[in-house]
Amino acid sequence: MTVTKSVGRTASEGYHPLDVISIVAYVRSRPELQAVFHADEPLDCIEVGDGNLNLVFKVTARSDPRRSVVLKQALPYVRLVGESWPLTPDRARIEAQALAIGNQLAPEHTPHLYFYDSDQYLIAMQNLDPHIIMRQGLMQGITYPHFAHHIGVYLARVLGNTSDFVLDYRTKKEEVARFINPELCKISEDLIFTEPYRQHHQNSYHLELEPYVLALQADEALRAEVAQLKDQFMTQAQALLHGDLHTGSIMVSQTDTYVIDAEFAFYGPMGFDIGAVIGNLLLSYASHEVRTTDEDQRAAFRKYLTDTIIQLWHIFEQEFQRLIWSNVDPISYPPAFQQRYLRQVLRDSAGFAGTKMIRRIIGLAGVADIRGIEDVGARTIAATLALNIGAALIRERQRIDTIEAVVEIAAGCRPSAPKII
Ligand code: SR1
Ligand code: MG
Repeated sequence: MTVTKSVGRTASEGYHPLDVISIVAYVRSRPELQAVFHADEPLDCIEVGDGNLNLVFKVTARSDPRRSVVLKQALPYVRLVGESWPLTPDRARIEAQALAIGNQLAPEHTPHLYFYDSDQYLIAMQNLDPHIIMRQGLMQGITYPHFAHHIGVYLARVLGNTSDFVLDYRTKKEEVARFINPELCKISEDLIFTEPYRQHHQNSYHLELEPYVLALQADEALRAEVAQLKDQFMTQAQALLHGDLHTGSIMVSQTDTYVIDAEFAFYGPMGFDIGAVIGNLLLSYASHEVRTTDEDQRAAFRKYLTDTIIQLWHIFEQEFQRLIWSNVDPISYPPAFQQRYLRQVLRDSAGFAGTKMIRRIIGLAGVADIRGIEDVGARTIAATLALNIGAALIRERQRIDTIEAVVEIAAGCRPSAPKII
């Protein structure tokens, strides 16, 4: 579907945040949903938004719960913080555009987009029930046998097909312009690359972690590496990124994988998205240092996580070869360039994975894997392991030649906090 353009920092005049009552009349008024809901039939609605930014409603036909739609409306501020932090609702347009591209390039891994309403900054899309947010499953130690393959294919298709290796010179620049997303990129620049590396009022970690945070912040060599990654994030328009591809932006079942929540989409370095997936799998790895007390169980789940990281990269590489490299002009892009390019994407992925881990420990907006560990001593153990893995990936990334080396670096790290006896 086409997404009509309406670019603006402040909400349009007719905009009003919907609620569980008004959304029902809204749904009835939309011609795009007439194939889903019958006229005047009873509809039920719940608000399920538990993210940092938006309202999310599920509207369902009372007589047939299989007929259901999700409506996501952008608020003109950051929900996590409140109205004191205004944020452009135009991010919903970016997300709708990214969804439309996902529907084209990886339809089996992207929810169907019914429509985008540029007046209400609202997206109507497929309800993915009974899939669950992957982070919730990983916290319980559930494995997803097809995830590595699915996400590897998704990444190769979306990143490869939106790069200069596929798009013509003009379309690529027009697409970069259509996805200019300054306010959401600024959030990432601040929350991922800046604030965790200094004393900052928005940082959020428990007191027991303070000595480890201060030691990390005092490491100037590490800060130089992070500055390098931030510069890449800000300047390297390699491909259309999801921009926030953590395990809270992925919905899974034992058979399927869907990528949701692309409001941070923009053209950036491929390794940022791949690194987000790897970094969040490693945050789960770190959390199970204390979440799973049985050693055999822990080892088995960690093997699943590290095998997933290895497999997703290999699938990404294979698909990139099949879809992208095999169709480029070998005079312009000889095999030696192709190898060097993907090796650098791998190194970038490791580095960005590291920054994604560190931001979730020190910065605003943590993740439940770690922050949900109730016992403070146990949380400190998991958090310091995550910090150590993150910092090692950032420091050592330029020496990495294989995905197996990424996993070895992670597996070689230990928590800094003492074990609870
Ligand atoms: C202020 S928004 C905080 C975080 O939530 C989103 O999911 C992104 O990860 C962002 O950094
Ligand atoms: Mg999100």
